[in-house]
Amino acid sequence: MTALSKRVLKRCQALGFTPPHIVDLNQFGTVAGQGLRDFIAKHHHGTMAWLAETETRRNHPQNLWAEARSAIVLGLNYGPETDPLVTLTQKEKATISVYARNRDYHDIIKGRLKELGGLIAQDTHEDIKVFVDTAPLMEKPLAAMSGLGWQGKHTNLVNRDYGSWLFLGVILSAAPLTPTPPEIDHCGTCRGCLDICPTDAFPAPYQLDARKCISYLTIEHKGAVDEDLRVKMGNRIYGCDDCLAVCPWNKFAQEASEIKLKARPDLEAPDLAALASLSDAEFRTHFSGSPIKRIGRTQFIRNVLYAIGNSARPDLINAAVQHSDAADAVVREAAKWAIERLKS
Ligand code: B12
Ligand code: SF4
Ligand code: SF4
Repeated sequence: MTALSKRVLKRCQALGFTPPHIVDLNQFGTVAGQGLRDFIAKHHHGTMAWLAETETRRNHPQNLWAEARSAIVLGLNYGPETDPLVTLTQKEKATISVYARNRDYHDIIKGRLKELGGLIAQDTHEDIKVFVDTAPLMEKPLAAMSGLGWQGKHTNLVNRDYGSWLFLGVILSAAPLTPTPPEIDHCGTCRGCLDICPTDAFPAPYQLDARKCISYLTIEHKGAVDEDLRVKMGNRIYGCDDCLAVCPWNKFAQEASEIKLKARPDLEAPDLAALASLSDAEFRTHFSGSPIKRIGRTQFIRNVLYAIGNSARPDLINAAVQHSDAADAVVREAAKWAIERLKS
């Protein structure tokens, strides 16, 4: 087993990452893969067919890359400056989850991981591969096993210094690196995240039924959202942070130092009426470089219309009326639903 060199550790810090944590992949075991299998067997992945399609490769990093011996796990802090729950009561405003209030983190992390990976490859004379989010890799179990934190009852990684606000990135290496010890679970008897979830998306602690999660409903789910769930979405139009924000471990969290991850002032609490009026071109310009651009204007307007329907603000009826004749049937139905709710 070899240790990472001093220059890798220094560069890691300079790039804004947490210190690197390491997993010996020969010790990864089958527990996480079994959790993934259970999740898929229960259809908790909903319409994210890509999770089921990649299950075999995803359930062990060596199924993705047989030569991999170590995983180097890195976190990037995106801690918010303000309480993300505050805008939930401002009904004429939209709530955008913290991670989407500025630049797409994939674009920020990927280049930095590649740079670090290049240094690790030079030092160890072994191949590396770099992953952020999009590859079939179970980043949270890897991060927990590496000791970067533990998977809290909301299933995300919690870190003692940064709370819930860490993006994860992983570098796989063919070199046998010295592993760091795993972190223990510090949730104790707390159940803050389970109790705050507006849609009751946790069938049990440490398990999420993504089909009920507002993050899934606003970002991943195409088509109409069931009415019983859409009323619970409130004014959340992209992602959800409730279970993360309530975690007591956030009291140690620090604000993001990366400027591209600090909230854009115009995305902290934008007016629903202004968002509903964005043309296709305006939508693309407004959300250029933002993860929100990925869902496209049609789904974005659907989400905004549900928030308008939940606003109890009759002065927003006109913002919905402009979409009554939309070409897209889901948007048309969302507009009709919002108008009827506001009239009643
Ligand atoms: C698919 C996905 C989603 C889905 C599903 C979320 C989920 N919990 O699986 C949706 C769209 C809902 C989602 C939402 C969010 N996501 Co997301 N997502 C992913 C992705 C791409 C894969 C996650 C995955 O593998 N899920 C499959 C499940 C089975 O894995 P798991 O959550 O680890 O589940 C474990 C346990 O639940 C347990 N288990 C499951 N079933 C059972 C049954 C039994 C009986 C037992 C005992 C255990 C058990 O075993 C599993 C394996 O250990 C990862 C990136 C990646 N490649 O890892 C990002 C990732 C997890 N997402 C991330 C973020 C930031 C979010 C949001 C906060 C965004 C937002 N603000 O809206 C929310 C949080 C919602 C939540 N409470 O989880 C970050 C989390 C960072 C962190 N600190 O943990 C990641 C790691 C992306 C990144 N690179 O930073 N996400
Ligand atoms: S992100 Fe929101 S909807 Fe999803 S599990 Fe957490 S609190 Fe529930
Ligand atoms: S809110 Fe409580 S139960 Fe949930 S992750 Fe944080 S410490 Fe664990």
